Amino acid sequence: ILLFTDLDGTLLGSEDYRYDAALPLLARLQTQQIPVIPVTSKTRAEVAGLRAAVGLRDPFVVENGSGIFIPQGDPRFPVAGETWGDYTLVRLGGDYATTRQALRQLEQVLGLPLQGFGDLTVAQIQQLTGLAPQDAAEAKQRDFTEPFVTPKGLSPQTLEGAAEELGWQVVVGDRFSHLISPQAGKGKAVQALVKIYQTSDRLLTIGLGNSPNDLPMLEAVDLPIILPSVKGIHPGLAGRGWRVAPCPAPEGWARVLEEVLL
Ligand code: 2M8
Repeated sequence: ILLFTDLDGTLLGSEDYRYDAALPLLARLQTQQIPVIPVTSKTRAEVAGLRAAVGLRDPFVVENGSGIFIPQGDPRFPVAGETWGDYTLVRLGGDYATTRQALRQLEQVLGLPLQGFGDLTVAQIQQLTGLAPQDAAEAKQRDFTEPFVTPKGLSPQTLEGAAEELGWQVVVGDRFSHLISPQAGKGKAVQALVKIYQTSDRLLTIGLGNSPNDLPMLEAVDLPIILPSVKGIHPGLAGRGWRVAPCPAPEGWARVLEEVLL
């Protein structure tokens, strides 16, 4: 089994980012040697902190499938890539400076100012997200992609279309829209990791997500699972007949996996 999971609103509570209700199950998955692979919009700095706090040792995917970070020295993963600290980076997305330039071009196409994380102070990011100061600072340390405040009255289709004109992608997260490279994406990162893990035994892949940016990941796994919010499942994920967790994160994450794995 390979378990791919989004973080915000999926493993972490969507308002308070808590994960304590998932800790017993996370410990059990570790004992059973089932890899838990975060696939998130968050940055390397944010995920590294969470992995250390929760005791995860598996690879992780950051910034909407722009970078796959693989712990160095693990003989299971003889992959080529750039060395970033203790990790090998398999890069799918381009660098942050280029994405920032693309954000300015997207403004021109839309004829609207856009507020990206690079235009906001840590205090403003805290206000918009409810993150603690240190966590907001880590969310601002971007390596690849730019989250931006979705302008009022613009449909996701309009934003996606304008980005496509420029040869970029916009994906919709919980609170923000994200500008990402055309070669990046959660689905592509999951497919690359399945290849890296592939052994002679058939792998069962499970994916958990709650937002439209999780769609490509959910489509790439054998067992897709949707986490609802208190208002129900996101309309962008509705109508697919996928399994839905019995309640929101983090309890829902643990409960649906208990149902599936037992
Ligand atoms: C951003 O991502 C979320 C996840 O879907 C969003 O779009 O609402 C990211 O930039 C991430 O780095 C940050 O931690 C999060 C905080 O809510 O927002």
